[in-house]
Amino acid sequence: MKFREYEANRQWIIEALGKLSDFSAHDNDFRGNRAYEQKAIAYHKQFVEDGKYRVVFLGTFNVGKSTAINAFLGGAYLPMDVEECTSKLTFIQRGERLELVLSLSEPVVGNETKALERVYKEIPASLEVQNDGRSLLIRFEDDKPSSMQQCLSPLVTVMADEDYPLLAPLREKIDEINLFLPSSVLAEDIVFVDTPGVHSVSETRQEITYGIIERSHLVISFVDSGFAGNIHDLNFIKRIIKWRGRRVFFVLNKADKLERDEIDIRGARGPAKHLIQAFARHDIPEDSEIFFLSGYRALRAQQLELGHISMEEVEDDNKVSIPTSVAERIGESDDPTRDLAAYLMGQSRLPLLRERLSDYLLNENKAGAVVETGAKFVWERSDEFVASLENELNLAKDPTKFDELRANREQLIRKLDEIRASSDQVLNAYSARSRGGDVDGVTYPGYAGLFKIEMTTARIEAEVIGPVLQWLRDSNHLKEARRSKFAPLSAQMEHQVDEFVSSILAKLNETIEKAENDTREAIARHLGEVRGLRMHLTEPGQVDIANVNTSMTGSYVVFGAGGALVGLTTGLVVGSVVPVIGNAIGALLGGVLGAVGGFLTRLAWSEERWLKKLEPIIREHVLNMLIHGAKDKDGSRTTPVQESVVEYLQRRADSFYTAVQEEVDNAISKVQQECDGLLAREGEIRRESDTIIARLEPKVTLLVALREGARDLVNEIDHRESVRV
Ligand SMILES: Nc1nc2c(ncn2[C@@H]2O[C@H](COP(=O)(O)OP(=O)(O)OP(=O)(O)O)[C@@H](O)[C@H]2O)c(=O)[nH]1
Ligand SMILES: [Mg+2]
Repeated sequence: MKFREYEANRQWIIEALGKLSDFSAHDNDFRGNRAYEQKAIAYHKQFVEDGKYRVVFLGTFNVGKSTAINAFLGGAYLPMDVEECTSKLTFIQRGERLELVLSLSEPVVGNETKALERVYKEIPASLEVQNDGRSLLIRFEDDKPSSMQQCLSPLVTVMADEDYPLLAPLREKIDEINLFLPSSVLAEDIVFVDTPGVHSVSETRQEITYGIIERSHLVISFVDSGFAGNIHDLNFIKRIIKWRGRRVFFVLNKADKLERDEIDIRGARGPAKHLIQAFARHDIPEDSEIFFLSGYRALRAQQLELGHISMEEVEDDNKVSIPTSVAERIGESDDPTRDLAAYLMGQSRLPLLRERLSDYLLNENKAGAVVETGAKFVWERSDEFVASLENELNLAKDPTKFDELRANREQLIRKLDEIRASSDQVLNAYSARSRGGDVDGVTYPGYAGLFKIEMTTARIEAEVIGPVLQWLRDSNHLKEARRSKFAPLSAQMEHQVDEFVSSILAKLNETIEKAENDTREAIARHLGEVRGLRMHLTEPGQVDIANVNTSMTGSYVVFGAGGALVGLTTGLVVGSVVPVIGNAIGALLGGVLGAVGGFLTRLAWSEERWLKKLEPIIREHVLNMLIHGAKDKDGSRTTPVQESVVEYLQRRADSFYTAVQEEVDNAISKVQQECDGLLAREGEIRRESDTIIARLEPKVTLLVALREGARDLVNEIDHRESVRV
């Protein structure tokens, strides 16, 4: 999907949801559960409004993340430095004009705004306190990147602590920084997230990073091409790829410092080769994409082209050396500035990365199928709403239908009871499959049970402890581990534990998805029947059909992908399993190092003696990490992997069950209430048929337009996908 088309569709859905929300919240002709609809619509609205694609830039400090984002944006908006620089998460997105919004955890106080105004007095910008002091809006009088950078420096940099001590209390309160750029600057509907460099084991920072990755669609991991074999956080990156299915692009930055033949994307030589070797050591999937980049050259190219800097400045810049032959050629051209900018841009390789990025986000990223999910929801809901209006309209137009409706009421309710009973069966089956229990003579262990079955001490022995000991025996690893204070041993333990946990989680995930999909499908069939009854409430002859023909109503059943509330289960309600497991593993590895560190001076021990001493310690720590838990160095208990996973699995099962149940209850009770409501208002409808027709017809037209619009959108997306396949 092209961006413009995507954006137009997204806006259409947001408007449609607004209309559905108005109708279900205020309209007297809405029949149903207002609270339920509001909750469902609000959820989807947030999902679509928030439906920008988040791209997180991750990497060690000084690797060039902020510079690269600036290059993408076409100007030096974000502070950059030779020293460690960025200290806070910064979200960058498209807006109407150049603006900065600071969301605060506590209201701003007078001194703080005064201090900020003093710092900003030279900058052409105005400061506005909003939202009872919980946010600050900074509006710029021009679109100059340098003004934005001047505003950001006292807020988001490491240096600010020294340079602007008076702003420290305000900096403490900043939860989120949002930077808005006018559309001409940011071409795509993408939110870039600049993060502080990964360098310390600061827990808050890690939590921030974990949190944001959970809400992201793509991670760009920056690596200095001069140190490609040596990356921080590869274990973390591996987990987000393997456990959460996030895509990661690897960028070998500062490629301008490389010789031409070192730039080899296939990895036969140079930094890409080292990176691929590191992938193998850390089990990062081999097909991970690697890019070379010179963010700095790309930024210079854009600044030059936009007239932010001069030719001379580029020529004098010792980070940009231009070969004499190129300089000569450019010197002779009609437009040297343009040609130099084009040369630098080509050298930077930014265009390749940019193209791949939008292609991935708009076309391949299924998790972000924002438009599709939103359109299905609008289709489904407008269809629901219109059905009840049409029933009343039909009765107003032809009151003889009341006789039939009354005659068939009993039968309708019996049929609804049957559907409820069958739905209960489906839910019971789901409950057994997820929480454990019997269905139709089959006993299920439940998700948590399944996890425990897999995580046996025998398997841990065979798949974690055994291989770690074997590794120590292999090719001098024990000696190397001792030489490096056992760091390689703890890395190897982490690796084996990760592999083991990943294999169990992968298998479990299949089971969970199958149980959820089977349940969705079965429930969708029942909801189709309910809808069928609803559609034919005023043509009750249809109720006689023993089995309402679901294929007839099938086209309305988009529950499988939309669903009013089932979508909630995929949201943040369930939380993530990556950070908790990551923390459990991390905390206990520290323990191993402490426990074996004391042996380091025992030079005289033979290899067998060493292994004999290490084995019980390794075993104890692995078992603690996975099953028992232990105390960390502060004496607080660390939760073992098994416990965290079980808790997550229960949350997931419960929220799915509740969402499906609410969906079914809502659908069934609505039909019954509607039938009774119509009969109760028979006198009124007969009496005021003309007024009712005049009132309802325009509402039906509106809802039908929403339904048709959404259906066209869904069909268009389906069509496009089948064409692409
Ligand atoms: N030669 C070269 N230098 C670069 C490149 N990109 C960034 N730099 C320089 O590297 C330094 C750090 O750049 P930043 O963009 O501030 O790095 P960062 O990753 O954001 O660092 P933190 O904010 O501390 O995490 C600056 O001096 C940049 O000029 C590049 O592509 N080539
Ligand atoms: Mg930075």
